[in-house]
Amino acid sequence: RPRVLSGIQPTADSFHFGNYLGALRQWVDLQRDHQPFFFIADLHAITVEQDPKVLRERTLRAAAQLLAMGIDPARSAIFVQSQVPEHAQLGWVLQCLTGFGEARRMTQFKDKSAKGGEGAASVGLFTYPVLQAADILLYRPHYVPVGEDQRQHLELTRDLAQRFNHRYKKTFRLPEPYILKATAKIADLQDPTSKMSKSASSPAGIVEMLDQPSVSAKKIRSAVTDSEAEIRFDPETKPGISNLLTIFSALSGTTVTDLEQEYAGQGYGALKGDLADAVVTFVTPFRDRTLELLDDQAYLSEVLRQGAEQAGDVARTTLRDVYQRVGFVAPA
Ligand code: AQP
Repeated sequence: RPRVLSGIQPTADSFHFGNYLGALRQWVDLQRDHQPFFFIADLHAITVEQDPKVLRERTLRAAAQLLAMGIDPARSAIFVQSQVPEHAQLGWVLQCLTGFGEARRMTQFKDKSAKGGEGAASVGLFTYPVLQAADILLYRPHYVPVGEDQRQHLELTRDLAQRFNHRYKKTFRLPEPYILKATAKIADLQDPTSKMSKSASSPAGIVEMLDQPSVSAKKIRSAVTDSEAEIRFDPETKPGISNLLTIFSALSGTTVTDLEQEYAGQGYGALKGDLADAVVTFVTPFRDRTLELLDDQAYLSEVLRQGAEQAGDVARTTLRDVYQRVGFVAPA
């Protein structure tokens, strides 16, 4: 079975619809006929300052949410990044292969450091895509399911893999991004030309998976659309309604074209009302299950321990190859 790997940062109390529809749903689907490694990226989280107590809580919340949405520990290794030290170890080796200018071209650093200025950003934030390359390459995966915003980092990962393979010996598989076009960029409900994002979206622009369902419904009903009344999928000129159609289609399994036909002649209110109901139906059991799992921290810790053990076995083998090829003396 082809291997897949992906990660998510524990930097919010809840995942949002962008994370879920852009990436996490694919994680659940890929479990069926792939060999998955899914991790909670706490090393990435500290590229910006975190409150230690909150970070710990959010890491467990992330694990509970992944299980609640259908990640099955019997099929997938689910683990916390910091519990597998090989991520940081390979990260260092890859940093030494990365050009400064190459790292500088990563647009996410530019975006994320823009607010406080480059000088205030951590070196970790700057080198984060290189650690991400290590996260991926350690497992020699075939596919990496992510949202569109990660495409550039995947390209860097492939470049670094190729460079290492060429300089030393073929060690890494060149992974392919697995990006579902339809849901690759879920937009902010209030600013539909931007992506839904936990750091940039306003509270009304982002639907959190663990929000009270009534709150999520209200956000959908208040989403920004346009001054026409025609329900038509056209992201260029009608980004708001197109985003709602995308979300509705993903949740209901009905194609966007069928939705357009079904709602032809009806106002935006009808579509928003039905989507709000669909969102409530979807998030209510998810939320209940997550809260239930959070009450059983012993179970969560055990799942994560087993996941780290499985991941560690693979990561150790890859790192051993890397250290040997780079010229490090193996311990006696
Ligand atoms: N709006 C989105 N549409 C589609 N996919 C998205 N992803 C994030 N936002 C969208 C995908 O979610 C996965 C988890 O990414 P992450 O842990 O790096 O989370 P993130 O990128 O930090 O999430 P945000 O909200 O986008 O955070 P900020 O605001 O900090 O940038 C990834 O696969 C990502 O592509």
